[in-house]
Amino acid sequence: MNTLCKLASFAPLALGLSLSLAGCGDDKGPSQGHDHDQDHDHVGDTDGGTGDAGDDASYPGTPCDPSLPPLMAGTEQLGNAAGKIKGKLVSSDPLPLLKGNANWVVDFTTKDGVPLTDLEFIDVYTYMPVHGHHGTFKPTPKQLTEPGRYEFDGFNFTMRGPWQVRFELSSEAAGGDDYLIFDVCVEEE
Ligand SMILES: [Cu+2]
Repeated sequence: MNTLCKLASFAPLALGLSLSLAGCGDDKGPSQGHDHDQDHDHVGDTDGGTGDAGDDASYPGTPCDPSLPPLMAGTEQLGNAAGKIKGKLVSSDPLPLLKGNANWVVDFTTKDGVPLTDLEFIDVYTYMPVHGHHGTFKPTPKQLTEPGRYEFDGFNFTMRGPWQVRFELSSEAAGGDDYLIFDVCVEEE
């Protein structure tokens, strides 16, 4: 530390040397960096700063495909890997989906509608294809009394926009493995 900086550190304001502080020492580093991060956050804020800086800060806002049918109780999806296993949404809380967690109840059947009671969940998770990231948490499947019915406590959506709810499944009764993808839209908080 040079003499001027040392002097400024000990008696900055009284001596009128505050301007020289920017070039001295390390204490100014972190606060400069923090300010820069704040500025950076606003680059992606496409909604004019209306308050949800949490997601817009990290990524530019991404609208859902307006042609996507709204998710509702009864929405069905056939496995697109093998066409062997079908999932039907019984309920979603909340619905429509919001940023955060959603609890789902889903009925799984063969493609012909026979309830599957021997399901193995290889993986169950949320994924945002346009940004290439997953949700933070994965839900835990829980078998309910109704044959083929499972509850999932917490599909995690970390931002609004288009997401996928993905089930990687295996069932001997259905004839093997399959992969269900529900395309969904996560709306405003
Ligand atoms: Cu994203």
